[in-house]
Amino acid sequence: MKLKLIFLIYFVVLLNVSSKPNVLFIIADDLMKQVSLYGHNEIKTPELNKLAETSTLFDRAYCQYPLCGPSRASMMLSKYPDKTGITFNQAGKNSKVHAKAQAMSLMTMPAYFKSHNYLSVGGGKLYHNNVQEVDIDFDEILANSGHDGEKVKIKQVNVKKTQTLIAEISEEDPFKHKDGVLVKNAINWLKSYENKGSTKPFFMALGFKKPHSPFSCPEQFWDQYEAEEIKLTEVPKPNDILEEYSLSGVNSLLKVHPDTAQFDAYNLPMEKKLEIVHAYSACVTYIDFLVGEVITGLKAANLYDNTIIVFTSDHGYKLGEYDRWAKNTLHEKDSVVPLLIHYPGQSSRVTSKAVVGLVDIFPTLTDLCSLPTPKNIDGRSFMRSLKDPNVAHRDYVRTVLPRTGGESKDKVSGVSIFHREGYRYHHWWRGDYKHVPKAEELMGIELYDHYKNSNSALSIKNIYKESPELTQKLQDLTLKND
Ligand SMILES: [Ca+2]
Repeated sequence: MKLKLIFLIYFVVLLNVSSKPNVLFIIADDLMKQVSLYGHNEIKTPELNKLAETSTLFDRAYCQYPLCGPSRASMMLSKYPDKTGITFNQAGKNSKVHAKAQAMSLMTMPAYFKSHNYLSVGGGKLYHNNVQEVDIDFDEILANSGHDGEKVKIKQVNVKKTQTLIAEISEEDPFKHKDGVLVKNAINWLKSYENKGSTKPFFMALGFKKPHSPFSCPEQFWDQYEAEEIKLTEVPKPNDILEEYSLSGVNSLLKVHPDTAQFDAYNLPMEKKLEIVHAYSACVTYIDFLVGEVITGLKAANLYDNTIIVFTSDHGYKLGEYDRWAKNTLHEKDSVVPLLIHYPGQSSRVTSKAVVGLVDIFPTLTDLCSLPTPKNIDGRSFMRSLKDPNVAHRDYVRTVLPRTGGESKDKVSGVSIFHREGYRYHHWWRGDYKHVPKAEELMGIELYDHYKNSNSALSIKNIYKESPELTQKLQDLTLKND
């Protein structure tokens, strides 16, 4: 009788474990939302479009910091960057995030799944650097060593001996580039998982390096675009802003490549601008191809039907809008990210306008996998919005960005919210995030109507002076600092 009971408990436990869905989490680097997945057909993403037919696409998903390291750390810990103090790239490195997690009694997303009987595997750029060694996050690491732009010799003094050009048409095999190597290893891992017949579900995290610069793309993706059809989205700077904070970071992308270092955003030749747009587009189509390869690998290993798939980016990107390149502003173009989630059994497309943050992904995944909600986090599960486009989530979500410099050389902190009514509001103050400012300390207030009365992430009219009541309402919400 006792033996029978033990067997019964064993099978109940087995059934419970094996019924948990797997998770495939893919994050791109510097991928803006404005690609064909969201109807912007100039940048081709056919594989993601196919996946979206049976997924939920979030139209208003936002990063919590418009730069790699802090955004990823916030997402992995489900905690706002100003609450963890991880507000610069170096603090967003793998080991530092773990140290912070320990100090704040938090767990990272992969570590949490690992501690809840998931087989955790990952590789590539998941934090601010590559995941290279087995650590508290992962049982196994997937390598991604490969091609990432041809090094060229530089003659100037005081610069590195070799650098990569900003763009490259690479003759190297797509599966010999870093992201291709990662995907090949991921597909092989999925095959071996199937063959091993593991009783544990898996959590797989893949961090692509593209479309981050250098824009080195395999030739076949460059050739999917006709040079004469490449266009620049020319958008002037908004009026009435504190430009040194609002649009700082003007030339960082250009300065690190020898063929653009001599220019700034104002005198960059049109030919070079169009080359960057062409190369960025080709890199996006390259990683789109790789997403398709992973999904094919998942299906071939008979794992697709029980796997949650997440695809997103760490922040948005500017390709010349406001005379700026790259990221690192609080504006809508840098803050909004693509976010696609497919859950097991999902057979139709859902487009949700729920306001969500990358900070919400962690508890949403634990909810979908019926795991306990992690403690002490800022994120909230938006699982209900996945299935029903009419279910709202947050009223607003925050994005933060500190600056050092400008005329005063003081430390200046910025915070922005996107409100579900369609407005983006931000302001700045002198000091850091330990100091919650009073209304009279605020400067550089900006308010944009992106979707309430218009339909554009690029509305450039700062309307705060003509909308005092709305400004007050959004400012009050922002000062709550929640
Ligand atoms: Ca990034």
